[in-house]
Amino acid sequence: MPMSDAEMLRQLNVYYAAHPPHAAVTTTPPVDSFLVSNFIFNEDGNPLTQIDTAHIIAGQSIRFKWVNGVHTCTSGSGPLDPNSGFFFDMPMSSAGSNFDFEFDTPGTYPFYCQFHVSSNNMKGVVEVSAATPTRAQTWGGIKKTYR
Ligand SMILES: [Cu+2]
Repeated sequence: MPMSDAEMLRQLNVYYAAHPPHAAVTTTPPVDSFLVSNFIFNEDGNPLTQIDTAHIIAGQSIRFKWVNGVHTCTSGSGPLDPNSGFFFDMPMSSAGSNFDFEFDTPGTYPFYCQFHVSSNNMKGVVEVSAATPTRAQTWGGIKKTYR
């Protein structure tokens, strides 16, 4: 039987009393977002793609925006990941839960919801590529000169 929102909220509060929520301080405005709802981290607006991936470059930020339900945004591939919660671990149970996270190092950053990763495969991914080389910007400048 699925847990009620009230029961999840109770467990959420118990868990975060023992594991303080945390996310790094963000300095750049978000360039993309995941909408957190029953039972998906939706980045592409398509509810049929269960695991969405945001593509950003190092130094950019992602917003995690609560829509409904009781969830967590927990970095890591799942509960068995030894580094679970290393980058961020935040309760998502109201509009006040929204948070931004800046990804400064290129890499693949999976995250999941502690309540619904097993039952609903509630996961997401942030792919962070290296900052655009300066060369590309120079090329743009040259093109502009010849126009
Ligand atoms: Cu959830």
